[in-house]
Amino acid sequence: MDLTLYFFPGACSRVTMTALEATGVTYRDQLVNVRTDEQKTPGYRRVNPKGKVPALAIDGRIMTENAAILVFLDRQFPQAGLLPRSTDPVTDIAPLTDLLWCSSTLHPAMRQIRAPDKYTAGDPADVMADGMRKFAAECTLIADGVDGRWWYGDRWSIVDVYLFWLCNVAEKGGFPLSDYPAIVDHAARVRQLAPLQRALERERAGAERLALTGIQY
Ligand SMILES: N[C@@H](CCC(=O)N[C@@H](CS)C(=O)NCC(=O)O)C(=O)O
Repeated sequence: MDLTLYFFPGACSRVTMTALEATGVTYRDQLVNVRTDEQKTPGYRRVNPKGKVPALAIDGRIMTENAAILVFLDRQFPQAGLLPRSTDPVTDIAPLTDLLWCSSTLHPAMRQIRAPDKYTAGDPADVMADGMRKFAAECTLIADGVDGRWWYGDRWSIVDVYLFWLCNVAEKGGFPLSDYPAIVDHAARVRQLAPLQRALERERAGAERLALTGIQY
C-alpha cells in the first residue's frame, strides 16, 4: 500500500502520524505549510478539497477526517492495536463514538480557545470564553476516564493520543489544564509513548526541511 500523509507539525495530523508510526508501515510525509495558508491553495485543494490536514493518500486516493483515517488504519493494521475491539456490537462502536467526540466536540471547542480570532471579526474574547466553558465541560469526563489508567483501561490507544493533543493545544491557548491533575498525569504518560516520540521526530525533520521555527513539540 502506497501511503502519503499530508501534515503540519503540531496540528491534529500529529495524531494520524502517531497512528502510522504505531503500525510500523512505510509512508511518505508531505508538510503542508498551514502558516502560509498552503492548505487553501488550489494546489493543495486538488489533494484535499476541504483544505485541511490531515489527509492520507492511499494508492493515489485521498482520505480525510482524522476519525475516519484512524479507523481505516486500525482496520488495515489490527496488530497495532490502535483501538480496542469487542464481539459485542455496541461496545465495538465505542471507539468510533470517542473519535467523533474528539473531532466534532473537543476540537472545535479547543480551536475557539487557541484561535478565537478565526471565529469573529470583532473582539475574540467572548469566543475564547465560550470555548473555555465548552472545553471545561468536557474535561471532567476526560479526567475521570484517564485517572490512573488509559482511556480504555490497561493499554494505550490512539484515543489517548487524540485526547492528549486536544488538551495540550487547549493549554497552549491558556486553558487551565493544571486544574485537572489526572489529565496532566495522563499527558506525561502519553508523551513517553514511542510512536508519539517518532512522530514528533518526523515533524521536527519536516519543519527543519522548511526552516520553520517556533513550533512546540
Ligand atoms: N474535521 C477535521 C478537522 C481538521 C482540521 O481542522 N485541521 C486543521 C489543523 S488541526 C487545519 O487543517 N487547519 C487549517 C485551516 O483550517 O485552514 C478532522 O478532524 O480531520
